[in-house]
Amino acid sequence: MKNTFLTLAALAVFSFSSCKSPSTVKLDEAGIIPIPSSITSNSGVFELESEASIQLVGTDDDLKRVGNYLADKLRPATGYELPVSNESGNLILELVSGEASEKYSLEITSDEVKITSTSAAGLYYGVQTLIKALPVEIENTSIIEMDWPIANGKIEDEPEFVYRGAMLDVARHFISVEDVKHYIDQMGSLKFNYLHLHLSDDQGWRIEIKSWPKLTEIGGKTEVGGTEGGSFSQEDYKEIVQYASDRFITVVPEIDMPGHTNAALASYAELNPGVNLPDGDFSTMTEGKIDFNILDKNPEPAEIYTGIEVGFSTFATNKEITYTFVEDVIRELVAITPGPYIHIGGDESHVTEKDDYIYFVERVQEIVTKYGKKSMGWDEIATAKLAPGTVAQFWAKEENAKLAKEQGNQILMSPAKCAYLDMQYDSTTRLGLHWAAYIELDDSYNWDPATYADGINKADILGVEAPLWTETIDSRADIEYMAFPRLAALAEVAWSSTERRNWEDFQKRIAIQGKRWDINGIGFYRSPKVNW
Ligand code: TNX
Repeated sequence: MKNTFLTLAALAVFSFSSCKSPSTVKLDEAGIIPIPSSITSNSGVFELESEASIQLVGTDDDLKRVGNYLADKLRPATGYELPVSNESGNLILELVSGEASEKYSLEITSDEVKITSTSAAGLYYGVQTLIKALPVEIENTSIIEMDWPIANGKIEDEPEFVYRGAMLDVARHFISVEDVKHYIDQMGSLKFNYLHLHLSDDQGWRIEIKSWPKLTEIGGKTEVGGTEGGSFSQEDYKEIVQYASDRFITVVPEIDMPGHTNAALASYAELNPGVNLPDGDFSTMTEGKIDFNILDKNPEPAEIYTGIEVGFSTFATNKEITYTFVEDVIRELVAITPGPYIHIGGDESHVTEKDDYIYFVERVQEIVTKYGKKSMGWDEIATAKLAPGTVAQFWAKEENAKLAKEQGNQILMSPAKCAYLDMQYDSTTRLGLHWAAYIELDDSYNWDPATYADGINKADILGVEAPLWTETIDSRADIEYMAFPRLAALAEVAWSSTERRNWEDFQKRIAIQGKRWDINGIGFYRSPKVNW
């Protein structure tokens, strides 16, 4: 009898909860990542129905693009027409006057949904929040017959940092345009706004430079492990830049130098260190008059490298040809890079003499400045004199970050122990490295950029970036397994204030995000820290 009663009670609870309409999910329980600055939940819902339409208030091509983006995102799962116009609609995107900022507000009432911002970027972020306020089934690419309620309430939101980045190392293993775009889609949905492409390293040169064609012909041929590499043509690169820009993401191209340059050194012998020649034409000299072993004008090219050691290569920092080369590369890159930054690398140049390193970094910054851009570099560059506006990317050494700060330069926070997506989750992770740390999901979430490094405060920090190095990663599946869910944790570190962040709350929200990734076909790591 007692058992029967319990069974009936359990059934009642079960059927009650399974019938529980999604409309009872309040706005602040919808699972929005990154967590907005404020969420007010109100009773009632807005029902997205077949006659819904999108109204744009304002005239701006970017506004139209955001409206179409929202329609494209909602159409497949709902099957609704969702016309976009300036005339009327119950999903309203309004560009308001004022200084352009990424701030937006989103208000949901039973009658309408309204997003306002002073910029199209802000509206785009509002749209991303709106999508996450809908049932997770909205992620489907074919029609799902169901109701589409959005809980009433109001969200006010703005980012903590102006630079919210993710880096892809396309040098160790080449990553195709298609896979880069797929990553950009995910970045956009998490409100990242910078994509840093690590375009060259010892194992590969991945961007076409028309004035130095062998870089890709020779330096781009292979990758770690000796498999076939690849490279982006300048047209490919422009396509990535445009795709990113359509999602309000700016590309930061990196040419890592003077170390991490073996692929370039294998492509062009003259870039290799050799004895410096005095100016003059030696072509008419005959052997006997001159010792060609000392005057090593044309050293041998380096061997192609497919291992994963670091710190063994260097450009010849004392040869003019090196600076001709660097200037050609930077000029060609600048011509296809609308963003403000060129990343000049500068890490782990273990075989470059200290003085030579400093001379090189200072000269390369001058070249970047000459072409109207700002330099970014790994924290070691702060041992040189930094140009105004140069950004030091902190990954390892706090003293370098301090050197940058003392020079009045800003710091981009990528501490390897928290922000590196190539670090293993634990000792059983089949991919990745662990030289810096094992990084579980809570480790990537529970840190504060503004207090992480001694003496480096909020005002010194430009933003946060999550790098994905690819020594052990060579497919979309590998990328997804290492990046997700940690990329979402780091998105929240970059976008949301420390006061708003809370691990227990994030655990619940990331479980909901996991359902979205499942629908998207993203093979994320099912961290044991989360009840998926
Ligand atoms: C260190 S982080 C490097 C990279 C490696 C990475 C592997 C940095 C500036 N240099 O060259 O790929 O570790 O985790």
